[in-house]
Amino acid sequence: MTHTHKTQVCIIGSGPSGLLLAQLLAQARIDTIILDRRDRVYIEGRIRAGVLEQGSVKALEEAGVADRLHAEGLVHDGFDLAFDGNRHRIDLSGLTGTSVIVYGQTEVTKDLFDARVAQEQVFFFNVEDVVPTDLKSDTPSVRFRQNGEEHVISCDYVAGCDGFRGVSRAAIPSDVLKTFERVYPFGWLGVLVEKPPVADELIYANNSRGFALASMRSETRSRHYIQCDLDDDVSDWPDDRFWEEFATRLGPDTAAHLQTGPSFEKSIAPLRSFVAEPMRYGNLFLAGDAAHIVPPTGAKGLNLAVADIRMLSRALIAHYTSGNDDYLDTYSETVLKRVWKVERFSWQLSTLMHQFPENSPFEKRMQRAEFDYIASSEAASKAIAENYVGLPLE
Ligand code: FAS
Ligand code: PHB
Repeated sequence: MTHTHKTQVCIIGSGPSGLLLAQLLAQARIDTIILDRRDRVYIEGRIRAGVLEQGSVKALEEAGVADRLHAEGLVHDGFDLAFDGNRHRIDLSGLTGTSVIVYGQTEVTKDLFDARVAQEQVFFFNVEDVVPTDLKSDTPSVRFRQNGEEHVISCDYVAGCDGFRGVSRAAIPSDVLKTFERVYPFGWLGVLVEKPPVADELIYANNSRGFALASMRSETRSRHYIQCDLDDDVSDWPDDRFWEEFATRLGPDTAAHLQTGPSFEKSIAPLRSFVAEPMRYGNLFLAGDAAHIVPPTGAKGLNLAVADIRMLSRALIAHYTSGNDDYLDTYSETVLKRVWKVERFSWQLSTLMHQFPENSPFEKRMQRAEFDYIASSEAASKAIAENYVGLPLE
């Protein structure tokens, strides 16, 4: 027996993209069903992004889930770039008139989950064998299994919000889909520690031994990263080794303010730049990591996902409330223009701030020259600042 369901928009994936889309559509009384192969506890436990652009804050305000963000988030008016111990502050508010808010993706996800549960909206967790079908027809559907039972959801549209390893992108025929990728020859080892941050603002450091990032989740909880080898395992990095390497890469003046302690989360993430085109196929729309990946250097992954959802929700709301399909028809072209500009910034900052094994002495000098140029030019610093606070939606 197959269980049948009907909704207007079927959302595959219950990460920030899927949850925010569901919430923005719910505000416009558009019905959705969300599927996820995991459950809420697992999804909330994933430690990921930490910095929100103003555009993301605006979207969360429109979704009615920004109260805790404003109560607990930390407003940051700048951040430091450091090169072999020399620090240069990028004055975000002075150069752009705006700032960013430090508020973990985990918290954003919790706020969005709470809102959907409060509205008693439909979730299917721990699903298997999700298959979007009839995407070129006016009656697409999504088949899946849950607890051994078959289900099918008929809908008007399918939102592929299922991340880099989801099934939505794979539903686009290979003769239609084009992908572009750059895999970086290193990863990021990240730790969470219940200790105050090194400084009031984030510090991105390029040291001859590798990249380091001093970030935070609150005034008592820090999130730190170091560039590591792709074949490293967290077991290669006991806390003592991590702290020693992290302090070395920050330099003695900055490390003098470092408070070390036992990490309670430690993980390694690979770095890649990736874009899939188009982001629409029939009545399937891709958003977030399902369509693109950026190296976390520019703090853009979550923010790019939110920007996609702001444009996809606008398009779906225009369709259902006024029968206007212009935004749906231009979604892929419009959103990809911004995706590629954000990919560029994330690639540029990653290229500047990391030690690349293949870099010649000339390329290493180019990195230092780029840093010295940024540190001495308001125009160059402003270019970094305007990308970091978030480019206009279109
Ligand atoms: P997500 O991957 O968050 O969510 C996709 C959801 O789809 C998941 O819940 C998954 O279970 C579900 N799913 C997958 N396949 C499915 C299927 N077949 N059926 C049903 N459900 C399925 N960004 C930053 O800005 N800063 C950072 O520091 C940062 N660090 C990161 C570290 C790591 C290890 C990773 C992986 C990403 C990091 N990111 C960072 C990027 C990250 O924040 C993403 O941009 C963000 O999670 C994107 O959200 P979604 O598009 O919702 O995708
Ligand atoms: C984080 O705090 O997790 C973080 C902040 C900025 C980045 C990447 C990660 O660029």
